[in-house]
Amino acid sequence: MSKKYFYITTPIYYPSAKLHIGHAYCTTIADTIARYKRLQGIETFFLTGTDEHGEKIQKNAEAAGKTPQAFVDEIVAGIKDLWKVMKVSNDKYIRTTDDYHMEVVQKVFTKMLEQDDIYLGEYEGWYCTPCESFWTDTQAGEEHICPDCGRPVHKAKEESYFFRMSKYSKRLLDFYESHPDFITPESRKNEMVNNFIKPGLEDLCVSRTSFDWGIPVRENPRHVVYVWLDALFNYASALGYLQEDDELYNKFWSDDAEILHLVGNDITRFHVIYWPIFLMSMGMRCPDKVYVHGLIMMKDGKMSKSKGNVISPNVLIDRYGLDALRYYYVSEVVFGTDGQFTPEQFVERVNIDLANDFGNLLNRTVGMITKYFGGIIPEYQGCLNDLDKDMEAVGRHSIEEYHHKMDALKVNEAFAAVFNYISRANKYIEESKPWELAKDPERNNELKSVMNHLANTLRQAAILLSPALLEAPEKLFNALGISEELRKYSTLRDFDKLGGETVTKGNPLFPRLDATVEVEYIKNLMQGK
Ligand code: ME8
Repeated sequence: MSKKYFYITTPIYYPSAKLHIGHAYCTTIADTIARYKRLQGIETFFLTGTDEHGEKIQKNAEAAGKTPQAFVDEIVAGIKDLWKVMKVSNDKYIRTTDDYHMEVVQKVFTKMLEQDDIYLGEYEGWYCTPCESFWTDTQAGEEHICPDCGRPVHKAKEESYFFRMSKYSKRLLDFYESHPDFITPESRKNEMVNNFIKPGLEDLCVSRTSFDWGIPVRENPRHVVYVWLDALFNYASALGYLQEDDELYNKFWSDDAEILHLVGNDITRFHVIYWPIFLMSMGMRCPDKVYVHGLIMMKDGKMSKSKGNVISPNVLIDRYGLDALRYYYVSEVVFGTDGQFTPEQFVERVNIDLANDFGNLLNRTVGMITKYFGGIIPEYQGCLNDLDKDMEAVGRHSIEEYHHKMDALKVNEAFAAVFNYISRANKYIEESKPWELAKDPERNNELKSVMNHLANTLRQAAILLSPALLEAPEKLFNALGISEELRKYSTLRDFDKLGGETVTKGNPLFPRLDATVEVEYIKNLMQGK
């Protein structure tokens, strides 16, 4: 049973550089899930934002010759623009430099100090600035490399506050036990338990004194709060936690809400170990699920500025349109595992699924309705034969499959179910041979039935695709002359409502790409040309 409210978040990204197609991937999937929930009438809150403090940002700002605030302001403006171009439907954008958030983090720190979950000590160990994470001698190894990102760590020795992690490790394991879906996919849970919890949780350093770009600890302002403690609380502060107006918090962080954090597998540990422990310390409920998605890799590994293989979402959208990129994200990458971005697969997805299967089905349907029925969609005739029956059965099955998969967050499989329905419709044309039916006036009803079924398949597909594709569904509805009423999700399962609409011939939904030219074009982008 769905809960009354749904709260979904992306990680809050570091505004240390412009975002790339990896960040846009996570945001698009979150956006698609949020739109899917809203379609079903579930009151949804979708949060994204930026994680603006810490040593990394301070260093990057210095290198750019700017103050940290001016530095992040500029990058954040670009990120907000990108989400606008991508029509991301977030209900709020949080910046950890916002005053209200900083106050919440200070209050949290005070409470943790007061209840002796936090104590003052001295940190001596290793630090990875790009990941903003602490490592022990054993973890950093002889090579002094960050176990997460493989980059060099540096020695850190400074006075700092510590959080008593070990106090909560039993409670955390019990929580995992009683909430088997908390970490999804499950393989990630085993990884965390074996690598971090079983060897014994060390107390975590939760403040820094060697730089000052952060939220000052009220009780001891020489310290700034560790950036991960600061960042994780964004999920609660954005809703009004510990603030005067906490209406959203009372809804979306209540037991009536389903809370879902999407995170990449680079930051699992922070979300499935530290975050629930911090919440337990504050006496707050834990989220229902942390969904760990895979990363989009390039042929030569991770995207990085130094490799020069970073692709900006903007350049792909400018050339291929928003829907092409969004569709690539929801279809090509198996949600939950790493995927590799290749220009060949990108172009293939656009050409095979969008241009050939989907766009062409619309084109053929509009063409035939124009030719055989003067552009008016014929009335529903029921199922006149096995082909019609099978078409409807595949439709019903695909619709259920889509919901089942979306609810299980198997996003790529959900969209595969829609494309299965679309492919079936293309096959239905070949099998029912409308061009032959048209020659025989006695078979006019059959011809009407085929046209009506095709138009309805397209209508249903457009509704199902609408959480992911933001432009094509409307173009399709317009081309088929579909009324506002029949564009609604509440009519999704109807097979008998179309008839009398006037179709309009127009430009193809997705122009077919010249694969050789476009693969070359994207390859050049990947080499930073
Ligand atoms: O870690 N493929 O921020 P971040 C897919 N500020 N997703 C990718 C990706 C890729 N190649 N690269 C990045 C931080 N991501 C912290 C988060 S949350 C309280 C604080 C996505 O800018 C993915 O979701 O490094 C990953 O976990 C996140 O961006 C990391 O973003």
